Amino acid sequence: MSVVGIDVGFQNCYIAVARSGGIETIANEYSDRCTPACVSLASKNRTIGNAAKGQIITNFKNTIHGFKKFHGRAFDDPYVQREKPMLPYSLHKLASGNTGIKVRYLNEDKVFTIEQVTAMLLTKLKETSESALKKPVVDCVISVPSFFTDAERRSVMDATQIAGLNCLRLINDTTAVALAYGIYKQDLPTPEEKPRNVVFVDLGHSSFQLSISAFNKGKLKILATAFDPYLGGRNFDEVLVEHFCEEFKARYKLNVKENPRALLRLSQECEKLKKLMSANCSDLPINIECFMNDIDVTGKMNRVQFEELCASLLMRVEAPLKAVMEQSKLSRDEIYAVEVVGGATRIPSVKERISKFFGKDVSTTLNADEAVARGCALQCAIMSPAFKVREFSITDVVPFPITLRWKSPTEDGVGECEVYSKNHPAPFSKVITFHKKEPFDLEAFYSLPQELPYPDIRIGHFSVQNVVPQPDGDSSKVKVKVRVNVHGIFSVSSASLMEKQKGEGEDVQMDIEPTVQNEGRPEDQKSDFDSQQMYLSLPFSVLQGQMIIQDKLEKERNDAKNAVEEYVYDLRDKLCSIYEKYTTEEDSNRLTLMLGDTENWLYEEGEDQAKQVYVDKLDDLKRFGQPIQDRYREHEDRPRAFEEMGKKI
Ligand code: ATP
Ligand code: K
Ligand code: MG
Repeated sequence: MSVVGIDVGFQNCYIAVARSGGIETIANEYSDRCTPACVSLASKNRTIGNAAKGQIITNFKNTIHGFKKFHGRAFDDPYVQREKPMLPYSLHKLASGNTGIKVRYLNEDKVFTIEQVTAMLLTKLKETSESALKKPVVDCVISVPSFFTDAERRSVMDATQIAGLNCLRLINDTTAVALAYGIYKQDLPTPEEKPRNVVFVDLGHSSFQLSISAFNKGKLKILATAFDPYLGGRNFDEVLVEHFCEEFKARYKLNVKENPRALLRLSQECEKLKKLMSANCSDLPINIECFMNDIDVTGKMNRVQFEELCASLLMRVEAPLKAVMEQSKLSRDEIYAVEVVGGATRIPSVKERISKFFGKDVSTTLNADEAVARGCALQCAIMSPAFKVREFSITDVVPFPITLRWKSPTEDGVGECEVYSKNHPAPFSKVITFHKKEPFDLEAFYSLPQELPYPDIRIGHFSVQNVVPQPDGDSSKVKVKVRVNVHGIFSVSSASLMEKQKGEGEDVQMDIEPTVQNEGRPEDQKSDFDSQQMYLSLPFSVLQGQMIIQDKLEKERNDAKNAVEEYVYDLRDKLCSIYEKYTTEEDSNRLTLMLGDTENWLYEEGEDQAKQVYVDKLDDLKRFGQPIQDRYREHEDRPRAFEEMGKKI
């Protein structure tokens, strides 16, 4: 059984695994512990992670990044509509109303659901962990932002299933961080003592999250969470991009916004500049060669200017800090520490604002990039019977209040009640008792729309069937069990009809099945594709398998091509050095000519051939090259053989 934790960030993904030595974050095939959340589709294959990031500019229409918050979002959602014009790739409205992504893949237009795109990324992360652990990986824990709603969480769970993962828990980012902080602490207060309250702050690329956790020995309890789902490092990049777009327009008469490639390059350079400014106060340059219309552009910026430009973003840091403190009802001197993680907390003025608010220095005892993944792996280790870790209990919270509304065809109209208040402990089950004579419908929804990151308040629609009156005609007691599960997903998990016993005594419980209709979330993903888009009848897992094979074939083809190229260079080199003595001048000239032809061929019609063509080409060359190599070897080996013989004698 695998013990793996995955932080799927808006920009950066990290994997931590449990091995005998403890929890460690692992590197991918590029020796990079960070895998970019990026998927690039091309005419022959897909690339994912680091290789895909390298395609952001060259294959901008088909390289998907910044997609995490499209999970569970309707295409018409204001967030999606706001993002759409800024994306280099196209979005597509799916039949379900959800957001899909349209790309050109294998020379055809294809639409992928967000679950499929995330599944591709997760499959890559799964493979990376498999090659580190040298065994199959199935069980894992994955992080999501604490403000992810039901629809978003269900969508991420769907993606994990497509990727062949068994997600034991979707854990909130800041809760994972709290676990990574607390589990190794030896000096936590005993359960009878006053808990130690720690604030965890995570400013990532796309969002700002924080929570307050109360620690006692062996447990943590999240008291409150707060967030700005739309404040992250990317907003700081955008401010710089905006600034230089204007500057370059004035100075060079360039309209950067009309050129997606230039805009992407500028955005990457601005991100680098932003990071440099975290460590430097002086003027820093931005130089981009051949930016647009063959013009080289330059500019500069320093931290003070940057902070002025970002003033309105920096102002937004405080509101969630206030909100989380108010909800927790703690005073500032009851806060033991403020731990910050997430790449964008490295911006000095962000840290300053946080420490000013709490009246204490912020702590950076956790690894800002890897703490979430480590917490996920720890949670996975706790849940996995295969691994022994210290007992540690985690109580999380419900981020938004949930209300249940009920309706029956003829009886007494509609009723509703709030089943989970804000910051209600989770996971948590509740039993609700109804008095009914007939089947009825339940509708769960988020009751405070103004708190949600998007307008869709629906959670689910459930019907409780097979409800009948008591034999004496009275209403029956119906007990319905609702639950916010370990992933933070709401469900109506069971319903039972209580039958009154004749005379006195306990009611008898009869289980009746509630049927679940998931409105706005068709189970049948196939309906999301129209007829030209093929793969109609294939479930995505099969498709994903095909894509993996396709990627592998493409890699083999490229390797075969590279082998020809390498052979050409290698042989040419040797013909005029070490092989010189072992061939006639005539043969050598003929072969050199052949190598030159092959090299030209590789750049022309040989540029894009099937694998076998390259294999044959290499064989052709080897027919002439091999005898020379053999003669050389033989000669080289002879003295050595004599030496060996000498030793034996
Ligand atoms: P999210 O948590 O929103 O899903 P993420 O987990 O991918 O996103 P992180 O990896 O925590 O995000 O942080 C990435 C952000 O941090 C980027 O905006 C990056 O530019 C920024 N960042 C990283 N290092 C620095 C630095 N030294 N100074 C300023 N910003 C930085
Ligand atoms: K991350
Ligand atoms: Mg993050």
